[in-house]
Amino acid sequence: MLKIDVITLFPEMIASAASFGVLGQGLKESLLEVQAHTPREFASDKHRTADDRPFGGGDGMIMLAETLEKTILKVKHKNSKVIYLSPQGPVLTDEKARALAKEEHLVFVCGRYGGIDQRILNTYIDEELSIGDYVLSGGELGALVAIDSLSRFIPGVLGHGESADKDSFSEGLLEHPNFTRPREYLDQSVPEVLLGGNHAVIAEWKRKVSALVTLKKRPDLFLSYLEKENEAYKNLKKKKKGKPLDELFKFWQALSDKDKKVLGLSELSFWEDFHG
Ligand code: 4HQ
Repeated sequence: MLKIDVITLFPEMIASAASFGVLGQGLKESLLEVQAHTPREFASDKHRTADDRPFGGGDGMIMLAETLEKTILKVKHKNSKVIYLSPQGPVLTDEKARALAKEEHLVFVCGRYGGIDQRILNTYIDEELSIGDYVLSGGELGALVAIDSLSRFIPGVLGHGESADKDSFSEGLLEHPNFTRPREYLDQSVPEVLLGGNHAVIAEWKRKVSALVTLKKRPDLFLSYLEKENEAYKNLKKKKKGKPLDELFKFWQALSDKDKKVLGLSELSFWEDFHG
């Protein structure tokens, strides 16, 4: 079972945010364990001080080395991976979340606004991790984002039929649009193919729609996807189908105007960029 310890000056943030949805259920069922610890526990003064002003001046408070070190040493063992949330780390991806889910023990160290003493970074941090190119007021939300996304890769956390492998992102694609009852609403109809019972046809349709949505909204992701598809196509012995991009273009052309509209795929001006 994956154990996660989070070191933070605000331990209440962790338990409450992790108590909902599939992650909350996974914790209840002991599919993983999350515990928060505060360095204040090791502070000896009456204010239980665990941060201080930076030497040389500057913004924000810096987490003190000694109380932080004691907290890390309390939770860490030889198979732990100690991660510091920071905009300086590589950005979290679906692939990274999958890899983290395979670890035995994760320790997330959350700094407040000014960060932590560099000597702790030098001595105890195995990797840095960022959740994106923006500044948070502390690492807690970063740790929670990482925990939420990695928990979906722990067997049993997602419900029946749901699987992180079937998620569009595992192929580098975005999710296709989804519909539920009623069939007609706001003058728009659910695409006919989704109402039929042919699961193979539906799966193929969803995959192509995912590819088109990705082409429209995230051409950068689409380009990586297309490169992979082209590589697979080159290695095929018997070529029953055309080139991936040609196949996708034919699929888009064959969609009815109504379907294109309800799927948000009426205009695909990016075709020229990829096709030309
Ligand atoms: N911070 N991804 C500064 C982040 C951050 C991010 C966390 C702000 C650490 C000291 N963490 N503190 N982006 O902006 O993870």
